[in-house]
This record gives sequence, C-alpha cells and structure tokens, in this order.
Amino acid sequence: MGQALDRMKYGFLALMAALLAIGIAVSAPQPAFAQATVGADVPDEAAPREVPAGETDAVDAAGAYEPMAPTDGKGMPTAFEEDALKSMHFQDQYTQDGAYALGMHDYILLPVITIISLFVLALLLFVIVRFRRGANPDPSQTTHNTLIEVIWTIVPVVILVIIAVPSITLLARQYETPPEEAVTIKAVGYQWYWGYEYPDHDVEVISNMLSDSDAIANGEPAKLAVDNRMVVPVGVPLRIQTTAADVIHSFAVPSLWFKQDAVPGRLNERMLIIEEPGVYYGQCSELCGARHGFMPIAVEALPMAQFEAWVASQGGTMPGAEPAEAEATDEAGADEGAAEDEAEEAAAA
Ligand SMILES: [Cu+2]
Repeated sequence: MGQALDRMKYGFLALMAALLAIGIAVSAPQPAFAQATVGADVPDEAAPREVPAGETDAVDAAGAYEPMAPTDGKGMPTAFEEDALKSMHFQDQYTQDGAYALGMHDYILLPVITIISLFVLALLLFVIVRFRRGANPDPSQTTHNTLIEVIWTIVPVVILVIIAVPSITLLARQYETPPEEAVTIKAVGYQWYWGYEYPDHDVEVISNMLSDSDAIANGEPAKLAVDNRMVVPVGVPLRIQTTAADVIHSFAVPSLWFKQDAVPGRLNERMLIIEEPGVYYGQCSELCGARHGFMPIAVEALPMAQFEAWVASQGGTMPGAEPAEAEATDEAGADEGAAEDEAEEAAAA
C-alpha cells in the first residue's frame, strides 16, 4: 500500500516535471519573436482595410470634427520607467463601476490578502523556529483542539462574507441593462481589426492600428493608436454590443472597466457610461490569431455636440432627425446584410 502510494507520488512528480519542461520549451522562443515584431513597423497591407462608401469625402465636407489629442497617462498604460508604482497598478478609472471595483481592490482585497499572507508567514516562521528538532526534541502528540478548529473555521467564513458583499454588488452593477434611449454601438471583431457599427446613426467605422511612427507622430502611444477611433458621447448610457465575424475576440478597455467577449454568431451587450471626455485605449483580449496583439481599441468620448459633429462628418444622421420610422428599420436591416457580406469577403481574402 505504502509502495503504491510512493509510486503514485513519484509518477505525479514526474508528470509535473514533464509539463514544466514542455511549458519552458514552448514559452522560451516567444520573447525573441515579440521583440522582433515590436521592432519592425507593421506593413499596412497586412491588415485588410475596407472603406465604407461615403466615408472618405465626408470628413472634408463637415470639417467640424477634430480627433482629440490623448492626455498623457489617461486611458493608457504607464511605463515602468515613468512611474514604477503606477505601472504595476490598475489604470485610473473613468466609469462608476471602475471606481467601485478599484476601491474594492484597493481597500478590501489588497489589505485582506496582505494581512493573511503576513499572518501565515509569521505562523510558519514561529513553527519553524520554535518546534524545530533541536529546540523541541520530544514533540507533542496532540492532534485536536476544538477551540482552535472552531476559530479557523469561523474566521475564514467571516472574511469570505466581507468579500462577497461588494463582490456580488459589483457583479450586479455590471449586469445592469442599458435604458431604452442608450446610444447603441456594435463592436465587431475581425481578424485583425475592429469595426464599429452605429445602427441608430447609420454609421460604420473600420479601425486599424497605426504604425509606430504614425502613432508617435500623432502624440499617441505606439501599438494602441488607430486610424479611426470608436467615437462616443460622454456621460450618457452607451449600449455596447460585441460580436465577431471569424473567431472569438474580446473588446477590452482597462480604464473603462470594460471587457466583453466578441463571439461569432452571438451578440453580447453591456452598458457603459464614460464619466469624462478623453481618449481611452484598449486591446483585443482573446487570443485570436497571428495579429491578435495588433488590433487595438481607441475609444474617444466627446460632449454630445461634438459627437453630433463627428456623426455628421461620417455621413450619418442623429436618431430623430429622420421622421420615417419604417424607413430607418429597413435601412438597419440592409446594413446588417452588407456588414455580413463584407465579413465574408474579409474572410475569403
Ligand atoms: Cu482579436
């Protein structure tokens, strides 16, 4: 029996060692690959870009909309060299859910986990020193102590309850349904870029990553800047719907506490209210193929008047501007068909 157990134990250890070795072998070449890719500017033709009809000349026609310059350190990651502490922490939050979640992390989770870790470390050190063979040659045979067992059952339960209350509250907040008047934006993941459809405004935007040199020339962070941003109004409920045309992507913007999978054949939906105007950067967060790391997200939140100017610059219309309801519905249906056709073309290309 004892031998069988030993064999199982060694078998398990050997399996773990083999898995570890495979893990090292698989992961080792990656840093070299990543560096090689980061160093080189990505050629434009690698990413298919589809220009929706009427988009090219519309910007010149209106002229009222100017892309917003990003604020350094806002809505983007911080470099370790710039601010070591901030680079290891969450980004500043610009939604109420984000502020709530960050508060929960900073004031509940982090203190609790720090106290528990230090307490366990202290216990271990005490046991190692006090009950080592030299100091305690004749060990006690005690195996049970009712009082201690009750304490180490009750205390963790209390800690879990303390964590569960804000945790479930946060979950419920994130499931809140957007109100009827919310602005709908459908983010569609493609291999490897994003498309943003505004069914209420009759606008579609295709968003590709800028090359490093273009991004830096724009005063934007490299690998996060895009040619066409997802422009949204600030301070009003947004109905963000995500889906994908080919494989699973994930629409994620850390400073807006927003991450939602974009799954082919499924429409996921979550409400988003951005508190401050600004440019907020994110990335696809579901491994989706060779250029997964090169399909960034840039959300530009503008006051309503400027958002209206942007819609006009894209050749769209604000909802309510057109009186005919039936016509609008027909158009939306046609647009979806067109988007599907485009997706098929992209997949075929
Ligand atoms: Cu992706």
